[in-house]
Amino acid sequence: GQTIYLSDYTPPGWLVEDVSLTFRLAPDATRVLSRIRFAPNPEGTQDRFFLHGEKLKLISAAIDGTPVTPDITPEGLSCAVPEGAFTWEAEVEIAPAQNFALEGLYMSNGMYCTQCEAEGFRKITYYPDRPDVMATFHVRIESDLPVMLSNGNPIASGEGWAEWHDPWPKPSYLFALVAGELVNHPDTFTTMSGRAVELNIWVRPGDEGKCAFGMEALKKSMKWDEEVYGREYDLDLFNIVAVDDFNMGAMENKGLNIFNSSCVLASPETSTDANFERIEAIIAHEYFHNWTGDRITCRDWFQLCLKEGLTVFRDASFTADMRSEPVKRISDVITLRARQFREDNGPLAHPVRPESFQEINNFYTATVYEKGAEVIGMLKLLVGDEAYFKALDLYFTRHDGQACTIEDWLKVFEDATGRDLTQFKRWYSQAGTPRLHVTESWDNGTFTLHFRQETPPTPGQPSKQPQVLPIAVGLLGPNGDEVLPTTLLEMTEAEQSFSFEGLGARPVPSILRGFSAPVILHRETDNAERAFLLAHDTDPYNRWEAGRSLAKNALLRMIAEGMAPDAAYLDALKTLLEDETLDPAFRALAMALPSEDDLALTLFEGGTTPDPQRIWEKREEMREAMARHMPDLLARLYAAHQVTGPYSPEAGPAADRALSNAALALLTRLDGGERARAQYAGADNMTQQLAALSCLLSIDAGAQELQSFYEQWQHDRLVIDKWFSLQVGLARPEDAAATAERLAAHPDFTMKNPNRFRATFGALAMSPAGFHHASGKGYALLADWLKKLDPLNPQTTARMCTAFETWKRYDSDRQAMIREALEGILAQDGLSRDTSEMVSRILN
Ligand code: B3K
Ligand code: ZN
Repeated sequence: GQTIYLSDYTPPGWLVEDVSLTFRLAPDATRVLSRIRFAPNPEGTQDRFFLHGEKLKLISAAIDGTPVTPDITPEGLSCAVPEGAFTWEAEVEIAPAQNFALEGLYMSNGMYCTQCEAEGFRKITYYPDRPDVMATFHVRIESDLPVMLSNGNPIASGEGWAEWHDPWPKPSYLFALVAGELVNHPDTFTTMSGRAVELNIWVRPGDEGKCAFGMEALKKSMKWDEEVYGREYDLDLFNIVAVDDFNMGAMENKGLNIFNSSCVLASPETSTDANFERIEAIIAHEYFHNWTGDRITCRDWFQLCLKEGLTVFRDASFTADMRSEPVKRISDVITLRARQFREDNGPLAHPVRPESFQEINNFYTATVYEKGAEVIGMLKLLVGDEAYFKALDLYFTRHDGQACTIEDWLKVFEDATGRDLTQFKRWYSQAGTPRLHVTESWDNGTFTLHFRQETPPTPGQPSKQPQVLPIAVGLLGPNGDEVLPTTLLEMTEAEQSFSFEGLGARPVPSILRGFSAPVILHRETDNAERAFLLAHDTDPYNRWEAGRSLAKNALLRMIAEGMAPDAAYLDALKTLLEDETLDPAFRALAMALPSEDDLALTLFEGGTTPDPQRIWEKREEMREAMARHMPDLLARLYAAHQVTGPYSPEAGPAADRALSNAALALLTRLDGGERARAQYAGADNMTQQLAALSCLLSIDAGAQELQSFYEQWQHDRLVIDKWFSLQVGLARPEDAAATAERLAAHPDFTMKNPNRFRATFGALAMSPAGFHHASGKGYALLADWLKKLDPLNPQTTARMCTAFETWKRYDSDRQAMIREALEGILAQDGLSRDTSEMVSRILN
């Protein structure tokens, strides 16, 4: 494949003043007519006029009304053009009903919809499909479908046609069109300057009852962005559309957000608390893109983190404000470790701002999104809240309407604060997770922390420079009182010490409070100190972290040394769970053990080859021990935190359900499923129903419930996705691959729906003991199905190849089987650029 480099960027030769598009929709032969005003870009060179275009049938082309015959390649066309401004007109034909890649214009259940980010617009018409070309769009849609939508405001419509105009210049990746038999859930929002905005969520008939929660989330997001960031919505209308076939979560097209139906449709009967929370966050995320993404966009795709890191950071702050700040922070760190640390410590490691790619869709990663958000969080910590918002105001005024770079972003911080961010910028260019080693010394009233940072090599980056690390620290006295409240240390050197004077007794430090930097902390400590922090730390994040490190240590010793579950850990956990002053959601998180993958990485780092089966067994053994250690307490928690009365997705009742269901999961190991069966039978919401079913399946006792669940929900595709993934995810390791294989033969399985494919095979990939089972069946099965999916849907195929990214941690037998599976994929005829780039990077 061809590699694109950041360093090769050149400005476009021509800019677009405005675009007019006419769509004559037909499933197999849609005609797209374009009329584009081009003008030479004074900042570019006009050497060769080129328009991107892929899989288009050119019907006609003209310049200033005169027909032309361009040179056409699989990537686009070039053509001789006049000097100065001119009008380009073209007509192309495309077949949305044949588009299973779900990029460009495609069909889903009879509805037309688009996905253009990153480079899908070129599958709709010939165009300079790059984000630094911004234009106003006029769109006319012709079809006999009742609902026809595009970006911006509706300007006119009649029998069989509708016209839209988007006054805000935008890059082509934000273009969207939807047409179908849709119904809407309407509402209005009055902005801070008093303008009324019409809001709609458009869904398939039958789904109208699942829109209310999403609508509330949208209104909360609009209000929050006004109050916290001073950002007002800028059109008369905001539309959201739910679509069943979608490659990712959702897309922030200007004024017309398109959502995977799983990320917007919600009802108490069909959605879990976790679904509700995720829907609220994604609606907020896409809405926040209106300013951080749409009004200010990216100059080129290397700058993706400019909009994604910032928008993830903004949606995380929103969730923290709507729900619980510590619980959100802890959950985000769990995800960061599970996904981003995994990526950063394997063959796919890349900087937050990558410097090269073959297929940009492969870089919508945990590193760009989640580490990108962490980098902004560090910047905010370093400059302080006030300066952060001052810099953001400057960003919005200075760059409104522009396509920007990370340099532009950092410059507003430098200008607003007078800080030099040269060294900080390494966070954008260096891949890999820094290791932060800390030792302590105590001398006559002075306590010193000695830090050393190092970042291991990553592909293409053998050696690393020290980075700026904001380290939030507090000190606790021997009696548990805090003797130094949270203080920010700014580490810039490879090795650096910080002293605290005038202390009466040697304190216990609480380091990296709130997970103030995305690093792996190595600290010499012992279980007594961990238990002390678990009991006394005032920082809720570090309190949780102390419990987690106790659990992790205990598990590692069970795995490596065959030790029994650590009673001190079990006692400490019990004490914490008994503390009714603590948020139930926090306690539920404290009950969760470190993931299998996290344990595997730690073992590997310590020089031990992880055995996935053994890790799974030891986690099971620990959970068994937890149940046996505190049966009465668990029964009390289960009963006391049951939520009665009508279901509400709010954080409070959701937290109670999380705790009671966490208790239920352990109790089920003792009561043979009695409580779970009763909960299943009486459940009136999906959270309770699914939790009970999971408990039963985890002790191999839910066959009957599994069957009745299917019968109850077979009409609901999103619930049936849960039915698929639960069975694979909860299968015993030796059965996981066989379960996925059996489900792939179920009449409800389809490769064309990414949600269903992920529910089946994503669940396998995310069960390490099942996927890495010594038989190799998991590898062979996944590789087989990825080979089948690639010709239809390269994006989803490539994304799912990351299942293999941890392969170098494992023993030589497993490595040999994985290599064979990956080489088999690579050898497939006509393999997509997406998948071939991913597999090659993983193999190297
Ligand atoms: N910007 C889109 C992601 C597009 C992915 C293209 N492969 C959704 C989001 O981050 O909000
Ligand atoms: Zn985004």
